[in-house]
Order: sequence, then C-alpha cells, then structure tokens
Amino acid sequence: RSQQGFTVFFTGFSGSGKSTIANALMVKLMEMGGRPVTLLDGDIVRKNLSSELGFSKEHRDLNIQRIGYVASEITKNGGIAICAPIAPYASTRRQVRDGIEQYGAFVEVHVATSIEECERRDRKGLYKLAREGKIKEFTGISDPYDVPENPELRVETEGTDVDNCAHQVLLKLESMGLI
Ligand code: GGZ
Repeated sequence: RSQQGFTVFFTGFSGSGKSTIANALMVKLMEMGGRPVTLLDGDIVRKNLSSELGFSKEHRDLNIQRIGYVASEITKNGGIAICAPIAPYASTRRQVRDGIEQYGAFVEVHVATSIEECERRDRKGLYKLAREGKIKEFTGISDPYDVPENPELRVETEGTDVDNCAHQVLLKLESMGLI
C-alpha cells in the first residue's frame, strides 16, 4: 500500500459544506488506519494559528500560506492533511499546491455549492449580516472568489448528502493511488 503523504485541500464559499465533508472524510480515513490524519479546518486555524488576522487579501493570503506550510510538513512526514478554508484566491492556492507537491500529492476539491444556495441556507446568519453591511469583505457577496479551473475533484452538494460527497473524495484518492 502506498505510504506517500498527501493533502486534501477543500475550497468553496462559507456554508458550502467544506467542514462537514472534511470531517466525514477524516472519519473514513481514520477508520482505514495507517497514516495519521490531521484536519486543518477554517475556524480552528483562525482560532489557533491566525487569530490576529482579518479578511483583507493580505490577511487571507497569510492565513492560507500558514495552512499550506503546516500541510506541507504533514505531507512531508507521510501523513494526511485535510484543509478546509475558503481560500478564495487562485494564485494563493497555486502557491500552496507548489509547496506541497515537493513532498507528496495535492488534491484540490472544489465544494461547488452556489452562492445562492449558501445564502439560502445561511446556517450561521452571516450572509444576512453581510447583506446588511455588518460584515464587510464577505466572500461571494462583497469580496471575490476565484472558481478553481482545474481541481482534482468538484463536488456538488445540492441533492447529494455529506456521506456521498466524502465517498467521492475517497474514490478520487483511490484512483490516484493514494489509498
Ligand atoms: C468570509 C468570513 C468573513 C468574511 C468571517 N468573508 O462559515 P464560516 O464563517 O465558519 O466560514 C467563514 C470563515 C472563513 O475563514 P477562512 O479562514 O476559511 O477564510 S480565508 O480562506 O479566506 O482566509 C465565515 C467566517 O470565517 N467569516 N468574516 N468577511 N468568511
């Protein structure tokens, strides 16, 4: 069995389902045993690694570079890193990819839930606040998101449950010879 480390990097809007799918994937990978699995979720990283950062382009880039660095160390040591930030900028995602591919595979997964659907769900009430101007620079509302052009995988969450989305990622990892 392959022992190469790798990083699964989810990207998508707030409320797209990244964290939920990432968690389900983590459970499945842990059940398989073998390599350690580390989840670098958006809000956990913001709390523990990036607490001084806001949401300007510079700060988002710094946040993503930090996530990328930790993921590259995990990948280098043969582990599995699962990242789930918004990561709105294509050039920053590219930098992270380049850093990780020195050591192992980088699997970019676009969680392609539309902005309309994320706003309709509005699980945390943030879209409402963004519309009211109470949160500035909100991705998809008043801040950009570069849609990934060539992700290893794109998952649609509308009409597909979490378990199925996580399973699609597992199949991709299998087809890439990573698990
Ligand atoms: C986007 C914001 C913003 C703004 C606070 N824009 O649903 P959430 O709450 O838990 O996910 C969002 C999270 C985004 O942090 P990331 O570290 O993933 O972003 S980035 O990759 O761009 O660095 C949301 C909350 O923080 N949030 N303000 N203005 N999301």
